[in-house]
Amino acid sequence: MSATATPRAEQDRRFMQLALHVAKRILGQTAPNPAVGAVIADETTGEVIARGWTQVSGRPHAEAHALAMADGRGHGKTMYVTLEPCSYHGRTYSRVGKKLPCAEAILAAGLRRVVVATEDPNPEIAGNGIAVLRGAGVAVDIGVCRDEARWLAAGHILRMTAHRPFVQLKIAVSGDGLIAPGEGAPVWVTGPDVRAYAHILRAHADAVMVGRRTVEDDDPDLTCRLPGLANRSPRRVILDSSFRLPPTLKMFQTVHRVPVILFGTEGHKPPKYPTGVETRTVAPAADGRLDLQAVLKSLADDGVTRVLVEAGPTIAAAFVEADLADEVVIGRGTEILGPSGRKPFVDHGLELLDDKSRWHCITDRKLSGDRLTVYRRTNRFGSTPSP
Ligand code: AOF
Ligand code: ZN
Repeated sequence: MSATATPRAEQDRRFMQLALHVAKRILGQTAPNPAVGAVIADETTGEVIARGWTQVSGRPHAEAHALAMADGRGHGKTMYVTLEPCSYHGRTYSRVGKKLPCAEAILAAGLRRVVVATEDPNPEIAGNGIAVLRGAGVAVDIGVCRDEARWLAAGHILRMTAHRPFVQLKIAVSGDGLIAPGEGAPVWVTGPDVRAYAHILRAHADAVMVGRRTVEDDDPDLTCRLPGLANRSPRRVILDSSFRLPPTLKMFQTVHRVPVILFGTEGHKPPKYPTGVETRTVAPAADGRLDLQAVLKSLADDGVTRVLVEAGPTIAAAFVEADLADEVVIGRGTEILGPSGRKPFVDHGLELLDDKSRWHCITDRKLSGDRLTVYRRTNRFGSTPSP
């Protein structure tokens, strides 16, 4: 925060950081809705009265949850919310016992001021939630921690504006920045803490995606196996343009536990997979490969807002080339692979991410003996580093 920030601006920012924090914990659980956080506070005393967040599967909304937690103590107070409150009688109204849209619920609770991090691009809302509040005389300030809130709601924003989910690439590299060649089981180039972090990324996604070669090399499970988070495994998506993968692989055999969707190109017929494995075809792109935009649109149509791509070199290069990667998470070990390693983007190594016009680094830190580095696509939303 700049030294010239007023005490009120500083306080707004602190409460909004708290709202962002509570929302982050439920990433991966609210689709097709965004994970939103709301804090009700007393600006005079600095007391936090209630915290709320979007509930599992997207309802109740964060504001409704915070108001319920405040239990009448929000009157005359301020709400900090990471996304514009909704204003239309959508699912919330029609299915869940005539609940009010959030903007109206805020009015009914008598809040005096609402601080909103960013507008909701949902065309049914798009400024109307703010207009409803202001129209009733509530003071509304917009834009506190906007960049961070936009990255947090990236899946929702992109689904609304670009008909695709947010795409996060995860790549594990050796000390010399290379990928280990697989031999039927995953080859670990990073230690247990980076691997545990990768499982958290799975829990925070609505779908986890891999290409055919990763499945052939590693026969992975792709589930979240962290203690306490085992039920947070997102659906598994495999790109296999000509349906060459055999039905005996681990992922197909465990489809009863976590769903599997297999994407191929039109004209290819899948073999008989175990019941429950879903196959979909999309038209090929101009180069004959799977059209990634079409794959992402198909997932967005299902309500998927966040995809974690556990990318081998071919897929990583394809997403970056098509400008469909929003964030790249690199876990880097210490082992030197030398000539046996492969470049993480086929023809390019990690230097690809040094292009400042396209990528900026938001995190670069040690994690046990390894390194964790996160890049975001420049100009996609904003450039504020993570708190
Ligand atoms: C909020 N607070 O916590 C969330 C919001 O289908 P519905 O009725 O649940 O409404 C879904 C829309 O509401 C969703 O597309 C998005 O625009 C907004 N999400 N709004 O006020 C929340 N998750
Ligand atoms: Zn709402």
